[in-house]
Order: sequence, then C-alpha cells, then structure tokens
Amino acid sequence: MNTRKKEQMNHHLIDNSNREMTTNDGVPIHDNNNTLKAGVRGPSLLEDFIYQDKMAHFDRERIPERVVHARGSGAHGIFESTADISAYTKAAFLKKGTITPLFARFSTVAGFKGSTDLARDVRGFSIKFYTEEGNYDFVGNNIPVFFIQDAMQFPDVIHSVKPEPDKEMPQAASAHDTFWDFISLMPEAAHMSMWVMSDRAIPRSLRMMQGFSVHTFKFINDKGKATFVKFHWKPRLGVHQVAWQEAQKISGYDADFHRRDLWEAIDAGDFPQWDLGVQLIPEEDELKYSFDILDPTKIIPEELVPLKIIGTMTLNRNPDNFFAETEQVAFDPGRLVPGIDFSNDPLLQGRVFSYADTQHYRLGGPNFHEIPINRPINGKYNNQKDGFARQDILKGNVSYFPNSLGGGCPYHAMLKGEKGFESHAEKVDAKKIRGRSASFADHFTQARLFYNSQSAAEKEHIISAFSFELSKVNSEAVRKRELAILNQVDKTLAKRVGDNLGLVPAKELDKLTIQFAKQNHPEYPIKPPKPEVEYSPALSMETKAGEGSIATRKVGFLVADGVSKVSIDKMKKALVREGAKVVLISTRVGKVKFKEGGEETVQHSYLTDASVCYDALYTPDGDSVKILSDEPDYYQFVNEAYRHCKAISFAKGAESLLEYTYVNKNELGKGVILESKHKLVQDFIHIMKAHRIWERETNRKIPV
Ligand code: HDE
Repeated sequence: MNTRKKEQMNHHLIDNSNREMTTNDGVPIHDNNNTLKAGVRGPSLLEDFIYQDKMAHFDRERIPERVVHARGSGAHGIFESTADISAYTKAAFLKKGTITPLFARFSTVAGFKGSTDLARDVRGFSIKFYTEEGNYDFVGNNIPVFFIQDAMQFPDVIHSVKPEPDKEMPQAASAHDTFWDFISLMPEAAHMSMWVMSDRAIPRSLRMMQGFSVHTFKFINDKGKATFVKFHWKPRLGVHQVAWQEAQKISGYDADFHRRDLWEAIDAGDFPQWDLGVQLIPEEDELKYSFDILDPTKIIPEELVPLKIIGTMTLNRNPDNFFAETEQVAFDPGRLVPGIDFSNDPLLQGRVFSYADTQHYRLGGPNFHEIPINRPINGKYNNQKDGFARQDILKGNVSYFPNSLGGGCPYHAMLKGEKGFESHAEKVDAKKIRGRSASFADHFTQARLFYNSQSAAEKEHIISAFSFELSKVNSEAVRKRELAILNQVDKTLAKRVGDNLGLVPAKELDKLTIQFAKQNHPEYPIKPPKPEVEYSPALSMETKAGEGSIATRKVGFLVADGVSKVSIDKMKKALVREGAKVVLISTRVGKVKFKEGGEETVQHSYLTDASVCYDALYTPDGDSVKILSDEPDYYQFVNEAYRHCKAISFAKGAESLLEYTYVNKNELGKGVILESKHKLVQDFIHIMKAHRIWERETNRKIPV
C-alpha cells in the first residue's frame, strides 16, 4: 500500500503516550480514581462533571450487535490483481497490477457476539476494498449456496436458528426444534443443509476456508457489455476442518480459537492468503444450464465452468482496536464500483436494502460512512451534511444540486471525462408479480451432487451431523419430516440417519416421503433436467498423505523435566523448516529442565491445554517419559488426538507410553509413527500433510 493511502486510513489513530489525561472536552484531569464528595466520607456531588463525562461514555459503550454474524474477527490487508480481465470488467481495482487496501471480517452467523468460534455454522466472509473508485464490499460466506431463494424468508430462517424465543436457548447452535421445523418445511434448503452438516461448517481455521459470493453478479466492461460472474476465494493453506467432537471441546477450552489463530498468525508474520477466482458466463448463456444461475441455492460446478484466478488477497495487519474497526465496519453487498453490477437473484436484490438499513440502525444514523474504517480512501464529495454524529464540515452556503453559487460542484462524474457508476442497461419488460420462477423448483439434484462428491469419511461425518442435530430435536414429527427430505437426496443417507434416530423403518420411509413432499412441495413430483455434472471433486475437502502443506500447523511436544533436548531439536528443526509451529507442553508452566542440562520456558501445561488445540503430537524421549507415564492428562492428550485422527509420533525411548493408551496397535504407520519402526521425522510430516487420517474412525477400537 502506498504511503498516502496508509496515512489516509490511519489519520484517526490516537496515541496516548506522553500525554496528560483529559476529559472528552480536553480539560486536564488531576484525579481519575475518586469522585468529588462533600468530605471524604460524605455524599457525591452532582457537579462532578469529570465523573459524569467518564460514566456517560461507559453507559453507552455498546451498540446493537449485528442481528446475524454478530461474532466476528477482522484484519487489514491488500488485494493484488494479477490477470488482465479488462475484456469483462472496467473495475479499476481489478486492472492487472493494481494493489488495493482492504479490511476483511470473518464471522459465525447464529451465535451472539460473545459466543464460541467453533459452533457448527456457516462462516461469513466479508471484504471491504478501499478502491480508487470508492468502496467495494464483497459480503460472502464460506459455503457457496444459501438456505432460501427469496429475501422475504430471511427473517424466518434466522428466527428459526437463533435461540428459541421463549427460553433463549440454545446459543450458537442449529441443533434444536425450531431450526429443523423450518428447514424440513423448506425443500429449497436441502442443498445448503448438506453443506452445513458437512465439515465445511467446522473449519480448522478462518485461514483455511474458502469464500464464495453465493450469488451470480455481473461484470461490466467499458463498452457496457455484461458477463455473469461468481466469485470464489481459495485459501493458500488448503481447506480444512476439525472433528465435530473436537469442535465441541475446543468451545470449552478456547472459545476464541479461530480469533486467536487469525490474530497470532498475522502477529507472527504468517500472513494468510487467498486467490480470487471467477467463473465467467457470457450473458447469452444465462439460460443454458440445467439449473438457474440466478438461484442462490445452486452452484455452478467448477467442472462445468472452470475458475479463472485473477488476484490474491493477503491479510497483513491486525486491527488496532476491535470496536473501532471490527465492530464498526459496515458491510453492504449494495456497495458496488463501476464494472460490477447486481444480477436479478431475488436473494441478492433483497440484501441490497437490508444492509444499509441495518447500518443506519446499528451505527446510529446516516453518517456511518464517516467512521474511519468505513471511509472511502478517494474521499466523498456531495451535498449532504447534517445528521447524527456528522464529522465532515461542508463549507459554504451551497448544499443542493444543481447550483451555480458553488460553481456547479460537485459535478456529475462524466463532465471531465470521468466515468461514474452506471447500472447495466438490462431490458426489463414484465408484469409485477409476487412469485418464483419454475426454474428454481428442483431442490435435490445439487444436494445429491454435493453428497455424492464427498469422500467416504466426509459422508460419515454428514450422517453423524444430521444424527446429532436431529437427536436434539424433541418433536418426532419434525425429525420424520427431515428424514423425508434426506430421502429425496439419498436413500442410504436417510436410512442411516433414521437408524441412528431409532425412527421410521426403511420400507415406510418412501411412503412418508411422498406424503410430506405432497404437503410441502406443491410441484411434487418434478422432473428436473439431467444435470451436466454428477460428480464434482472440487466439492470434497479431503487431502491425501503428502499432498498438503503443514505451514503454520501447531504441533504439541509432550514433555516434562528431564526431556531430551536432542530428541526435541531433531523433530523441531524439520517441522520449523516446513513452516509448522512447535509448542512445548509440560506438567507445569515455567521452566522445563533438559536431560542434557539447561532449561527452556514453557507457557503451556497439561492443566491449561488440551490436544484439541493442536494439529499433531510428538513425545520426545528422555527422563520425562517416567514422569509422563504417571500423568493421566498425558494419556488424555494422546487418546484424544488419536480419536480425532491426528498424526502422533513417539521417539524411541517414549514408545513404551503407547502401551497404556487406546491407540490400536494395528494402526501403526497410519498416522501413528514410532521411531523404531518408521522414519520418524519424514513419515510424521508426510502424514501431517494429509491433515487427518479419517479412515481411523472406522477402525477405532477405543471407547467412544
Ligand atoms: Fe447477510 N446480513 N443477509 N448474508 N451477511 C448481515 O448486515 C441479510 C446473506 C453476510 O462481517 C446483516 O451488517 C439478508 C447471504 C455476512 O459485518 C444484515 C439476507 C450471505 C454478514 C444481513 C442475507 C450473507 C452479513 C446483519 C437475505 C452470503 C456479516 C448485520 C436476503 C452471500 C457482515 C449487518 C460483517 C450480515 C441481511 C443473506 C453474508 C441484517 C436480508 C446469502 C458475511 O443486514
């Protein structure tokens, strides 16, 4: 980012160092600890304006949390355009070689602001680009489709997933009656439900998730020609998840797990990066596919329209102040720049109203774009003034247009050769109607495509997730109705979930499905056109051994006094070379003593940490092994990591510890690496690159 931009963006930064303390009016304060009283044991005085100044501010320090996506974490960064796509769009920030500053915010949807990061949920993926032609907001999710097709039903889906209104429970969870009541009545939610019940909804890190525009937008080139476009963000670190049981435990050990992970990575200079890909569809091809590209419950398979990579986002700076930046940033998919336009997706059209409306309420009026994090870097020039919390001062007596007294300024962005925002001149010739296009009616083909494209382990996770969620639903009628939905996606899926719920024998399921479908889906049965793609490898997250990267992964070294430094260093060097992070965990924080002499400070102990916060474990040898053999929490670490299918390794002298764990001895090599049997360091790293050894789940011989 150039210096000018930096200065513009930071000009509201306050530095308190070497300053005397003042009230908000700049009056110096000589005592900030005591209220003004009539005698030290007497009543407080109303005239204490210094106390009032401080307390009145405090009393107003919360603004309404976002009604959805309340829990979020943000970071500053840049976007660099790397491809010439001027044939499709005139957007200045997408011109090859342009670098644009940005602020990104990732979020969960359902939970309140203070809820856990590891809820099973969709993640918001928002980016404010401070372009030379004004702010462009990308407001997407980590899942490429949505629950509903029309904006009118958004309050309903959100009300259903939020804590139930009588008891305000459960927090940040979809596993309850009202959510599944709604979803099971909405066949259009079938596709999205598959994604939300998949591991996409429990990311390992915000740095390891994809971002999607969900809607189709339009690129507009300098001749006014439109091309439909879908946006995808691909994380350079790969797309990874945690196990569901692990997610629940992380919520207890570290509810800020994702926020901390993002903060620490940026703080350490491990700047997360995403490549931006676009799927381009010529305007003439709008109606070419078996699905409607305006339907937000549909993807365009990458195998059908491949991604073209056009740039890279790098997050390189943590916010200076959470409230001022992450809390006050105001995203709005209706903030477009010349070269990008809306499509007629009915969900997108509805969003265009909701976001600005919500910002007016949350941020207290029409001047929220003057808050530093929301200010465009190219300045704003118009005839507006007044309103709550106005900061800019517009000089002179002219606040209208057209004017002659102000020299006709500010003038239309065209007079001097500029190009202002012009909407795509799409021809619209139709009757007003409240309704839905018949081309939106097929709700199951892509849900099936998603399910069929998952690996065996991913399918098992989906079955478990539906079983978990529906087990928490009290209403048997709702459970059955959702089974009927699943039965239209995949019969085995429905049967397996039904078995887990102890509900509906398979032979009755088909009858039930027809009965529910007729009730809730008037078009039933529909005959959708044959899909172009029936299997899409791009939809699976699974990586194979040796394929991925272990950069920034956290490896726990399980140590105690007397641990061998040689044994630590051998593994540590190789891991650090691959970009991984090594954390020593000992019986207490403070110093750990080495067998060879010397000591090192440790900040993590078996008391404070759990294996769910690590990607892989290593037990070095040394005299520490004796201490660990009597340490129940050590075994807990290993057993849990094993259960969550992580790579675990043991130096030769530590292998005896394995005896008392639940590790299935037939699993050695499959993610359980012993120095006496394997190439300790290389094999450990090779396996870690697979992220997890999911096949272990089916062979597991340990109590569940
Ligand atoms: Fe949002 N959404 N949404 N949404 N949404 C909000 O705006 C809304 C939808 C998304 O980090 C709210 O500032 C409607 C789809 C993100 O600050 C609100 C509809 C997608 C964020 C709102 C949708 C999203 C929001 C709440 C259906 C993915 C967080 C507070 C018509 C493409 C932005 C706020 C941030 C936030 C409305 C559906 C993504 C109420 C009406 C689809 C990432 O305005």
